Amino acid sequence: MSVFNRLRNGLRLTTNQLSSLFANTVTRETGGLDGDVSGEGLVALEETLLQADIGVAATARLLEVAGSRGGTADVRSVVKAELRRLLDGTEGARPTTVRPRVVLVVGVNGTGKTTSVGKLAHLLNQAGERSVICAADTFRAAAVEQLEIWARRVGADFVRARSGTDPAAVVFDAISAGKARGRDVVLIDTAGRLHTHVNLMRELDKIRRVAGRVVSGAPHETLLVLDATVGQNGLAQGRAFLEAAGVTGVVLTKLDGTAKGGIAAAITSELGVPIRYVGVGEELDDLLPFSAEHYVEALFEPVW
Ligand SMILES: Nc1nc2c(ncn2[C@@H]2O[C@H](COP(=O)(O)OP(=O)(O)OP(=O)(O)O)[C@@H](O)[C@H]2O)c(=O)[nH]1
Ligand SMILES: [Mg+2]
Repeated sequence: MSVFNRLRNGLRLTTNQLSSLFANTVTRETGGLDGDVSGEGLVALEETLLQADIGVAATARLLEVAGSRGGTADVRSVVKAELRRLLDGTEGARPTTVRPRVVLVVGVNGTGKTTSVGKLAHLLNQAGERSVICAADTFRAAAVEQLEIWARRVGADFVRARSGTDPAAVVFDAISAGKARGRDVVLIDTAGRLHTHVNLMRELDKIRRVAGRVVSGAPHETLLVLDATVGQNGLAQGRAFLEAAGVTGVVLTKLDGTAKGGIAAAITSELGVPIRYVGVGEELDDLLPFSAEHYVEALFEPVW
């Protein structure tokens, strides 16, 4: 299956809901997709967008643009173009030529961090980049074993903690190993945490400081993993982590299990961080690099 088709398939719950809402409300109220977007049509459009979890701010922006086009515009095209602009509009981590590049993966419990690290190693591997996977979740032995299985499947190096040690020490070991072995990337999986857990947030700080001591500028990227099925509540989590953990990008997981795929637009417009990858399933190749263009096309192309 092509990457686009995998995305389309992963987004089908959202897409199907969005297209049926469009067909049932927007089209009816505007007298066809080429109709005048005003009055009732705008109200219908607003409901449709909010139901897809696109969020209040992004919805307001989309309505403004749709409304200002008057009677000639095709509502669907106007919404698509503006949505793409919203999703495209944020800068990511600055590209680095430093080797190994260090990618830190953070987020609240159960969002899909460990799984995403495994899939990301696979994705990088396919692009010819060799990784070291670092298990900095020292809380759950099961988490370390889970990650080791992923590393073995992908053929990545794996560095684990001696039990009960400081996660920053494992990070030090993993980055040092990556350096010594000439690897391209070090992927660091961390334990799930809430931003309100002061000690655990300090631990992230320490991990960052230690990483920066081994390789200049590390971590070069900090990915916040957000679970799309949580919808708007994920935004509050995101905002808290953004400030506390130096997040440079988002991995949006579990899109295959929700009709709330519009949350991508809320993330970029309200948090101002780019989405870097999306998770569309539990298999190894179910993590896709994010493309605003493909995302919007997939959202408006139903799979019946
Ligand atoms: N359907 C689906 N399931 C996913 C996706 N990503 C992760 N999962 C599942 O979500 C569950 C939790 O994933 P983990 O990777 O263990 O989550 P975590 O953030 O590492 O969890 P903690 O380490 O406990 O904080 C697992 O059952 C995964 O298979 C996705 O994109 N789609
Ligand atoms: Mg985990």
